[in-house]
Amino acid sequence: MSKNIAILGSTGSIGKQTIEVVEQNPDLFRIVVLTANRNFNLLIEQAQKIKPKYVVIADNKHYNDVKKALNCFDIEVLYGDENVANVTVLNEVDFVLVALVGYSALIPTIKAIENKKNIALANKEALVVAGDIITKIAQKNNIKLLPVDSEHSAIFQCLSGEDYSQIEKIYLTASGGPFRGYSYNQLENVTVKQALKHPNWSMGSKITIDSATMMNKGLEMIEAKWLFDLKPEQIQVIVHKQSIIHSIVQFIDGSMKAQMGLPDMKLPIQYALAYPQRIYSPFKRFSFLDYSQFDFQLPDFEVFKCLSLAEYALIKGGNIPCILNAANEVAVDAFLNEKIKFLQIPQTIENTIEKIGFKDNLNLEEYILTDKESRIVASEFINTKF
Ligand code: MN3
Repeated sequence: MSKNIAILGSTGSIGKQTIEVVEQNPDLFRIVVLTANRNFNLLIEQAQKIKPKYVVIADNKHYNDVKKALNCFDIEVLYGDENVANVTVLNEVDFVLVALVGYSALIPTIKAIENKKNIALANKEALVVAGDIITKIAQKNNIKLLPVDSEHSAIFQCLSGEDYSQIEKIYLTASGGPFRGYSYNQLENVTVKQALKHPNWSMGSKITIDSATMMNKGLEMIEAKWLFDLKPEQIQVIVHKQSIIHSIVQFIDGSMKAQMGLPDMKLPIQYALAYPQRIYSPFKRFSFLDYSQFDFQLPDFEVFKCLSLAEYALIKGGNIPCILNAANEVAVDAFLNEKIKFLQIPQTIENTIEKIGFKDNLNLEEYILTDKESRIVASEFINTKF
């Protein structure tokens, strides 16, 4: 029996690697849905090769191009964000891999869980924004959220056969990004090109900038809180520049379990797709001879302000993580377009959080409104202050 998979975000880094994993295991997995935001050329190429039942291009400008290119295939072509969410509920789909970028994953994720689809989450922002709602719906529908993020996959693997209530704390490992060891002043004039050069992982541009600011690790702290039902004080970030230990769980008896491997996202992708099985992979193996030592250090929350802002959001909860995420998406976009400087990313986020203020117990509509409002406030700040 093969799993019928919908890949939301098939043209991104995770989407492409998911297709590779599926191609290596044609007896186990079948792709029935592909969706892309804007990259219609790659979407067409993927669809012609894979021949899924459905293809969605979110940006309707490119609908006609996709439709025309796939005319002679038995593929239904759809467009729009709404259909990215709608395809998750199709009867032909039994597994949804969410590899959408940022906030856009929220509604499709909720819709998939409400329709009792098994789900692998490569996106962390949905949990950051509305983790309380997502985990509640998942519990109600008896759906396990399978993490694809390498650190959370590591923790999930370490927790196999364990009781979550016996976790003392977790250590989320961080590579430290391209600016590891920099002082605050040294970050002042770093360029987009420098920020996009990640030492260990090759990823999309949004997450690569998040790694450079260390917001990525901040978002991952919030993601971990929801996935593993942890208190803020149980989550610690540790910089490990080799990115071989992907994270560590420490139990109440002091015993620690770590998951290790070469940094390759295909591994956590495959683990989630095949779960609860482990299947063979031909990926390169770790060699002890290539690594004579592992390094560990504490991250600098004063230099990497995004990390302290995310920690504040983690502790405070309510609408703060949602504001943090929206302002960060706006600021990262502005930085990528060279409208603001690197250190203005945390300044924008801090200002947006201050301006909007704390609110608790939000429902989904209120989260959606908070996201919208935060984007407006962050954009205004950028346009008027910098
Ligand atoms: Mn990660």
